[in-house]
Amino acid sequence: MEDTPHFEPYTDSAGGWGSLKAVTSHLIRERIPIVGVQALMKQNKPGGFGCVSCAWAKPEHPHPAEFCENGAKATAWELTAKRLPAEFFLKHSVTELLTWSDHALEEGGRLTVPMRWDAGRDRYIEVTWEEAFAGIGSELKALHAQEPASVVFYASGRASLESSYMYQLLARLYGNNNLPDSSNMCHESTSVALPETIGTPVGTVRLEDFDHCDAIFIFGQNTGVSSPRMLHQLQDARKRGVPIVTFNPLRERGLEEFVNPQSPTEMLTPAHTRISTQYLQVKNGGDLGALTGMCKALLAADDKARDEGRSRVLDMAFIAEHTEGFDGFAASVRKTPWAEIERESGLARAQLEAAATTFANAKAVIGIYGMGLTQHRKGVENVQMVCNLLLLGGHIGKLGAGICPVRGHSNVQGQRTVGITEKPELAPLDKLAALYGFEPPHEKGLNTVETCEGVLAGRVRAFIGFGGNFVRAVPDSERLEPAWRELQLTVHIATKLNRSHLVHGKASYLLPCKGRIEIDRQASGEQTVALEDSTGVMHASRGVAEPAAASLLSEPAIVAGIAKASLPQNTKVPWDAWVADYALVREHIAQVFPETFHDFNSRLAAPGGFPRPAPARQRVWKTKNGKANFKGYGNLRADPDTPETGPDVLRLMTLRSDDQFNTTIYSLDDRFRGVYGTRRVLLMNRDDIERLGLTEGTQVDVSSAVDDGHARTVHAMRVTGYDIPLGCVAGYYPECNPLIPLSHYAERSKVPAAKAIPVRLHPRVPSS
Ligand SMILES: Nc1nc2c(c(=O)[nH]1)N[C@H]1C(S)=C(S)[C@@H](COP(=O)(O)OP(=O)(O)OC[C@H]3O[C@@H](n4cnc5c(=O)[nH]c(N)nc54)[C@H](O)[C@@H]3O)O[C@H]1N2
Ligand SMILES: Nc1nc2c(c(=O)[nH]1)N[C@H]1C(S)=C(S)[C@@H](COP(=O)(O)OP(=O)(O)OC[C@H]3O[C@@H](n4cnc5c(=O)[nH]c(N)nc54)[C@H](O)[C@@H]3O)O[C@H]1N2
Ligand SMILES: [Mo]
Repeated sequence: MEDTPHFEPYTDSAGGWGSLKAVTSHLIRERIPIVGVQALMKQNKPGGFGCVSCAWAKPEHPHPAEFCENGAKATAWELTAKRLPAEFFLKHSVTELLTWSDHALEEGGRLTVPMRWDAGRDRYIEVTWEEAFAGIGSELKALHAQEPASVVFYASGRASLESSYMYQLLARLYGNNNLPDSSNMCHESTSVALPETIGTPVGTVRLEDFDHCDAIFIFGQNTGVSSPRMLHQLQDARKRGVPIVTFNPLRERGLEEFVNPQSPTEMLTPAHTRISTQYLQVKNGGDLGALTGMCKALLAADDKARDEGRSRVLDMAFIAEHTEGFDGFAASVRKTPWAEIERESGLARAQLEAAATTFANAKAVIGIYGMGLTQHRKGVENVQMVCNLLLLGGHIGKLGAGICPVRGHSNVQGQRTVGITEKPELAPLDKLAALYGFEPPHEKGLNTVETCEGVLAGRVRAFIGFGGNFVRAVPDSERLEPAWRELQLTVHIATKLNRSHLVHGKASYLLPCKGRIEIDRQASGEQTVALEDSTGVMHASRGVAEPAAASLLSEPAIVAGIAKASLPQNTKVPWDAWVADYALVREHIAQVFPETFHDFNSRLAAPGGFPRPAPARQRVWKTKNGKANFKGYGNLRADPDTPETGPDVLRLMTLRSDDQFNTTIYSLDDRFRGVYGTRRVLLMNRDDIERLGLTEGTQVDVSSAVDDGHARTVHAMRVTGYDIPLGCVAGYYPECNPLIPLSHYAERSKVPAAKAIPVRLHPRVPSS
């Protein structure tokens, strides 16, 4: 694809004809046969498959077509008619493929045969599955003899509950808790914040709450792109007159208006639903300020109501009975001056007071958030401030209310639920010990950032990637690449080729797997797998399409293959029986996690699935003190440690376009933001462009304004005028990842702070 940029503001609603057109052209581009179109009709339905795109809730009573534009694209991308056979790799050396773009690599189609990197020829060459497992097994055994903790087992969030359970067991039987997950770059801020405040690692909102809420607040979540099926819930709520208040530096199209592409009346009339009733363009990193401002306005309104003898604005009975820390929180908020709130948030007091009034008038409020809150130095505090706000009104543990972190990958939450975690205290180690008769490792394992540190330091010697594109998804991606090549072993279980497969270790294997949409036939027949959605509901998923190649193995079969080749014999782990019948894996999951998964197999068969236990929904707080806690308030600064480095420093947020799924780039267009034919843009406030003496359309080099001895630059980014707050700039992920210092992460969760990177712009130095 050529980089031929043009810019054209998008004036249509999200959804509508634009959405249908995008889906159709995508299906054609991927040469999707009719079976693929039929497959779409089974997406997110009982008896069908769970979408491989986002993790948004799947309703018990689905729409006739329960998929969105981006879900359809993800399905087409997996069911593509294009293939990368062994001959492709004979034609193209790894060194050559390293010059290809992310888009070009994946665009080639599905991987078909297991491969090993051949150093002499610098090519991936076909091997048999037996050879692949034997080769991986001998490398892993040799590393184990030196240091069992030198191997990392990464998971990207898409694999099923069954294969994820098997994968965590593989790591622990091998001898470490090095189980980083894409969640470490994503919602780990949630998993640290919520247990302290409300005693649960996940959100409290279920789909039914959307039918009963009377206000919705959305912080840093791009619904129209990242979880478009949620627009149905937002639209229904709007039709009931529910106000929606959005905090986002950019005016994202899907948060402004929506036309349901599945409604003939809406498609044939000019009807659209306005989504946000108030849109606050907060500075990126300004949410602590904005939330403090709202809380300050609510406290003032409550004081006034009390003094005038009217009914209170805050839910004082709830606060007294259920919470701890209110007085300290209220005192801190009261003493924070409005000037500071306005400066940090970039919003006016009157705007925040208006948002507070909407909040105060509602009996049941839902708070939704995404990466705009979690990927910050204060990511944990951001999440806790949303909780604090909700607690003021008693909006947790009642119908129509709650906190709703919107997860990313389709089973990322579920992977954590079945034990993929580097934190041993979160895994049922004694149950695993008893069931499988071994001593599980108790030392803390490596998360994503620590894995990168370990690779740089030479402590990590091998990396197994269970899906994903780790090398591209992590911060400081360019600085890290040379270190990856020093690893002894890299193994990737994948559907499509990506750069992580090419930046490989001394020994390297590429293991192609079936996708979830494909029929998975094993000894006991066609298999079903299970997934957990963003609202904590477990669903069955069953493949509907023929696999891309007969040589593909399923994910459970690959995990079992690696395990059997690498671990000492353990007759208590029935790897082969598990692969033959996934229901047996579910029986083990039920034994190890009985509270969540009792009667797993029978409950999974119910339409709509079954929910995990949610004590906070019943106002049972599984925190240390048994209360809901006000936490994480005080300092409003997004990055308290970065010194003010002058007016030329801008704050960069890295974003997804409308036409990508993480590092999978479907095209160079971002329709909703009006950017076409390029991803090398820097969206800037026009006053900043003028102030810095730049002109729109020129290309600049961008460097991080972090002085740690490492130069970090991304070249040739096109300056593009955009409606974005002063001092803030936006660029695309993963192109901007070389700018994020590895040390720039959320203090308490280690989620890379990808939404607020201090940068400077420079005249472009043409690369040689
Ligand atoms: N189509 C599609 N769907 C996806 C994905 C995809 O790549 N493509 N990725 C999946 C994954 S893994 C994830 S985690 C989710 C991610 O989905 P989101 O949580 O929506 O994440 P982003 O798209 O990175 O950015 C979120 C929004 O935050 C805003 N923002 C940035 N900084 C700030 C800030 O400081 N404050 C506030 N209030 N807002 C801010 C941005 O303008 C953007 O609208 O989506 C999942 N779904
Ligand atoms: N700057 C910046 N960096 C970010 C982010 C950001 O907002 N800004 N977001 C972060 C977030 S939220 C996340 S979740 C991470 C994502 O990081 P990852 O999860 O590591 O990356 P993905 O791009 O989702 O992985 C894509 C690859 O997964 C493989 N794959 C696809 N389907 C399957 C399957 O069914 N099975 C297997 N085994 N493999 C499959 C394909 O080979 C594909 O190339 O990136 C993070 N990095
Ligand atoms: Mo994510």
